[in-house]
Amino acid sequence: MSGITKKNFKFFITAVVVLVLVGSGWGIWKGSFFSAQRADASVNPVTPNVPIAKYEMKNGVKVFHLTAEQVKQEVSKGVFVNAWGYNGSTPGPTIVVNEGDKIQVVVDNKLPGPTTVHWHGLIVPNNMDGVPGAEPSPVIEPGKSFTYEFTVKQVGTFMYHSHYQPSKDEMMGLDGMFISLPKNGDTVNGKPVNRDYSILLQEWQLQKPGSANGMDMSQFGEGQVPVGTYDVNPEGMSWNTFTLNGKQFPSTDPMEVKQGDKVLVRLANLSMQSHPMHLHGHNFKVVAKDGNPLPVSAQYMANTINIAPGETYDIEFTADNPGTWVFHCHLPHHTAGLNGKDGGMLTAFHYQGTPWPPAFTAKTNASDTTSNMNNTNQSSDTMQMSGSSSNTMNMPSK
Ligand SMILES: [Cu+2]
Repeated sequence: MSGITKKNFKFFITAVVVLVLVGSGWGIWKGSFFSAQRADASVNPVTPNVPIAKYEMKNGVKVFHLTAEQVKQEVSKGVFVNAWGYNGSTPGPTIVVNEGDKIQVVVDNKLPGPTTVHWHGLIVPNNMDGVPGAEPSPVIEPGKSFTYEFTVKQVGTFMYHSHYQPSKDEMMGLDGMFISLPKNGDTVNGKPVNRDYSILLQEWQLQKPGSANGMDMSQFGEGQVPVGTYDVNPEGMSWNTFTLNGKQFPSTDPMEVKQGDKVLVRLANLSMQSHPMHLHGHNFKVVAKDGNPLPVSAQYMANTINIAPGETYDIEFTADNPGTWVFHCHLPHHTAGLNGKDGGMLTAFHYQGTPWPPAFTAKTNASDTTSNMNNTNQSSDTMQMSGSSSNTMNMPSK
């Protein structure tokens, strides 16, 4: 008491008032800053280069349609593959549902042989599992149709693929992604994400038409298949073409992010080999495996994750390093392209408002159409950058 003069006390009060005012101003600014950055619970999952499957509601059931058929997939500019797929593309459209949904998937078989659909990782009734012979579930003969029906009780990243003669059907391209979102929106560890991207890894042995049967030796080095139209040798073990969502770089659509975004990436592998996917410029957190959220204590940081055949992983990172950053398989031959350029399993995250590197401006200048552009299931924003609704093909500004 004795040490505080009247003048000192006045100064002390003034200082407190100033601190309170500055503090609350900071709080308001900070609050608005964080609300501007707040994740959006209604974010829509995006599978770059692949449409999201449409559905109709019938008596409380979400009804999807998949047509298994021969497709002509353009894996990179001018390189066409006579593959098998669903609704005009391989992978087929990504099926997105909410936890608890009752769904039907009507599968029409327009392939030359029988097929089925297996719901990889999903717990479904035995007769809906798509494994004829070894399980009590039916074959879908050519020209016939079957309706799969089940309730999705799980949340996470799954896949679908034929389980009839898998060595042929899967390697011909009969696969796709299946995403089940939590009831309360798209979240990781209970917190909303801003972006939800999914990537399906595939590999192919392409051969000149008519030469596919019984010939295992690849006619081309890895990533060295020139412009043309090719058959797939599904039994071959000399893979020469490596795709993310059915595309080789630079035909892989880059994934748009904004600084501060929480970015969820779902990775799935239906090829014959493991692929160590490596992210530049960021570390990510591994948050789920095979559609099972990892407990927080088991989540871990990494910049490379090896994805074995049949596995799915969910990884999450914060977009805190503006620029364009590649994300690719780290087996060097799997990112090889013609003339020593990048190709294969390589894509990129691009921050809004940052310059586009030359590979992307070249992609935009050359129109890169795919045969599935005519597909009725194709979403209207196919040619747009992933996750973007405004900056379509005019995106790179030189
Ligand atoms: Cu690889």
